[in-house]
This record gives sequence, structure tokens and C-alpha cells, in this order.
Amino acid sequence: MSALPACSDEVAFADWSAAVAARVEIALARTLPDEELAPQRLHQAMRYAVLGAGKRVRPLLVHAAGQLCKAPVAALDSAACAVELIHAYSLVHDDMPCMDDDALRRGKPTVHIAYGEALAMLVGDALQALAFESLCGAGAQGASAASTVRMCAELARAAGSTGMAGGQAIDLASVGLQLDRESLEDMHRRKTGAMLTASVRLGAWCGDPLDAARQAALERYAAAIGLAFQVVDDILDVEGDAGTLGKSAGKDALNDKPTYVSVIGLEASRDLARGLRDDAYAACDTLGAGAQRLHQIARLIVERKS
Ligand code: GRG
Repeated sequence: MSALPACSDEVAFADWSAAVAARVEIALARTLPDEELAPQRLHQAMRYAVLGAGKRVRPLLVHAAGQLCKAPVAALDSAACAVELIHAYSLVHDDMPCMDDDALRRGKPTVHIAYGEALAMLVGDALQALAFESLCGAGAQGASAASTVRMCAELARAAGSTGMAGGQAIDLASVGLQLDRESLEDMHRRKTGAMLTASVRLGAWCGDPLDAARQAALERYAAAIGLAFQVVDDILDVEGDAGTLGKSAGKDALNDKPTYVSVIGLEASRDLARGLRDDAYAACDTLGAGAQRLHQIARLIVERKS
């Protein structure tokens, strides 16, 4: 597997993120069961759901936080695979007819369209289990046993009923309702923010412990980008098109879902996203040396077009 470019201002963010994405793609391809292994159709569908597409924002966060904490790169690959597998499972289930009922994801037919609903459900289940198997490998790859257990617990919490799955439950129950801003933020921090925060934490926990001030700054960074990601997602759902997004646009309004755009308006949503990006930048200033990649990811999250 190719080494990562060193973290310096001379190495462009685009080069670094492409190198991380390439490493993670190889690690994911190795982690996922081979298509020839029985049950072949399930394994084909798992690989279809995960490989070859996606922005890989969560793996980038794992590697950027890990770089800050001087973590072993192989351990970061395991943690990055784990968060991306959970994310892929959530997209497969979210697209099913019982949830968002979407036919397009990452520029291709969704898993239930390509493989049927029953298999799509099993794909999500199996990807979730594989995520924890991959994370357990982080110990063998250089993270300590104690931090591996801590990472497994964090991933379970972030994906579970008080995190992403809970946020999705609130989302489903909110159709047709006009949530107040506080409830909207709570839903988004769970549904989207929890897994982004977990990505930052896992990367950091693969490496050397931070002092209390820098630990607090890293938490502020994670909270800011976690919410910013969803605010931007709400904006893109209004402004984007399916060709650029690789998924259907305009779904939130169609499904009568409360979003930042519907609750506070488009311009205020843009201001909020920029304010959260600036909070993340301020946290990076406190983190100091080694936080360049985190700073650049905050910018990517707020300025992205897909
Ligand atoms: C089914 C338990 C369960 C949860 C679903 C993640 C999620 C919760 C739903 C996905 C729907 C959605 C649009 C969520 C908002 C933000 C989000 C997670 C967008 C997709 O993530 P990206 O943009 O996707 O990182 P790529 O394809 O680039 O990886």
C-alpha cells in the first residue's frame, strides 16, 4: 500500500486526500469478503455498496486526526474502514422503500434496486458487523488493546440508538412536522454528527493522548464540522442536481422533512455553515501544529458541491 504524503503546506490537500482515499479503497477491498466466497450474491452486493465511490469524508477525518496524534497509519486504515463500513450500511438502509425510498446513490442504482430489498437489508446488517471486525483489527495493527476497546464502544454508541440510528428514528417521526431549531439540531447531531465525531475520535485514539486543552479543542472541532456537514447537506438538497450530487435532489421538500433551509431559510443556513466552519478553524488554531489537514477538511465540508 502506498505511503501517505507528509503533512506539510507544500503537499496539496488534494494530493493528500487522494492518497488517503486510495489507501482506504485498498483496505476496504481487502476487508470485504471476496465475491467468489459463498454466499456470493451477498458478498457481491456488499462490495457494490462500498467500493469505487463516495467522498470518503469520514476516513479522511480518521487519518487527519490520527496524523495530529502521530498514530500508526495501519491502525488508522482499520479505523477508517470501520467508519466507512458503518456509513455505507446506513446509506443502504436509508435508501430502502421503508425509509427514504431512493433509486440513486453515488451515481448508480441503490442496492435494493440492484439486488432486491431482502438482500439490501442483509447487506446493511453484514456491513455493520464487518465494521466492528475491522476495528478489532486496529489493535493488531498498532493501536493498544485498551484504545481498541474504547474505539469499539465509541463506534457502537455513535451508530446506535442514541446516535445515528436514533437520529434516523427522529427523522422518520418528523415528516410533516415543523421542528424548532433546537430539536432540528439535536436530530442532526445524532443522525449525521455522531458518526463524524466518532471518526475524529477514533483517529485521535489510535495515537498519542492529547493534553486536556487540545482534547477539548478536538471535541469542539468535531461538533462544529458534524453539524456543518448536515447544514450543507440541507442546502445542497435545495441547490444541487442529481448529476452533481450522485443522489436525488429535492428529496427533503418532496418528503416534507424539516431541514435547516425550511426552518431558518437558505441565507441563514449559509451563514450558519460558514460560522461553524470558523468555529472549526478556531479549534484548529488551538490544536496547533499537525492540525492542517483537519482545517482543510472543515473547508471541504462547507464548500463542497456534492
Ligand atoms: C438507516 C440507521 C440508518 C441511518 C441512516 C446516514 C443516514 C442515517 C442517512 C443518510 C441520508 C442522508 C442524506 C443523511 C444526511 C447526511 C449524509 C450522511 C449524507 C451522505 O453522506 P456523504 O455525503 O455520502 O458523505 P458519500 O456518498 O460521499 O459517502
